[in-house]
Amino acid sequence: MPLPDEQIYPHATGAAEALVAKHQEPQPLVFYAGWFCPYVQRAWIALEEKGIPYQYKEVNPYKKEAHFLAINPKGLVPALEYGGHALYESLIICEFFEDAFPAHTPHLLPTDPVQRARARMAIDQISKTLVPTFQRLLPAADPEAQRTAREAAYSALRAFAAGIKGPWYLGEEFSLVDVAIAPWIVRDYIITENRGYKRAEVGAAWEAYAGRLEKRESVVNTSSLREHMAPIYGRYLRDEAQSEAARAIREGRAIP
Ligand SMILES: N[C@@H](CCC(=O)N[C@@H](CS)C(=O)NCC(=O)O)C(=O)O
Repeated sequence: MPLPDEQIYPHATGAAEALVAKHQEPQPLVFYAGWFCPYVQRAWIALEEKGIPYQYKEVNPYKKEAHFLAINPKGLVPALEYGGHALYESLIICEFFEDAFPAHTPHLLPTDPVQRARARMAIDQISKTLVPTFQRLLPAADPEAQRTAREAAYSALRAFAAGIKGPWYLGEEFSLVDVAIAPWIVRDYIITENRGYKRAEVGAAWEAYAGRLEKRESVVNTSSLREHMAPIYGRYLRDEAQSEAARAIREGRAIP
């Protein structure tokens, strides 16, 4: 069975390719990214929203090359090098941008402690329920497994959507909650085309929110062409993917 890295298009395409071209100069912050990765897109959206200078470096995380393992021993993208330190984990990286670049606005977390905690609760919901249901729906092949996985996704999404204040999740201000879910909204056409998922089934508020989010400039500019995504997601749809995430789902473990 071929390894996923043999099928991964080597670089970003479309709007994301143009953005990569603008971020080749050396900078104190080096962003190790894989153009196809939803976790990478989170950090990338946050960088773009805040206008933080960065150097983009493309990595194929499936190759587990020594130079990259020295930065992230888990061998996962996204990762950062900053001031001689290596940092990784998409949500932690996004919060790091808030802490390390306070002069760069907009701030993506509310300053009020209660609102800040609420934002983190919604992000926790994304990590613990929304992303796993998306990952479980992808390999569900037979109609019954698909129906069960789809209903689980709808129910998790409805619970999340009940909290949408509009236009963004927390209200008027675009926040880390929107950043954390946007990459899966950009990719939900995969489950629409292959697994019978419909945004409208979640509800009107979700459909409107998803439509707004996928048109946000930072989201559009960090997205590559769909045609290059197909070989990667094809492996998940056929349940052949050998990524850490795919193995974890198969074995019933938490996603790394
Ligand atoms: N929890 C990590 C997950 C990152 C992750 O799974 N990245 C994938 C690409 S989308 C990866 O590097 N996979 C390499 C592998 O599974 O070996 C985060 O939030 O940054």
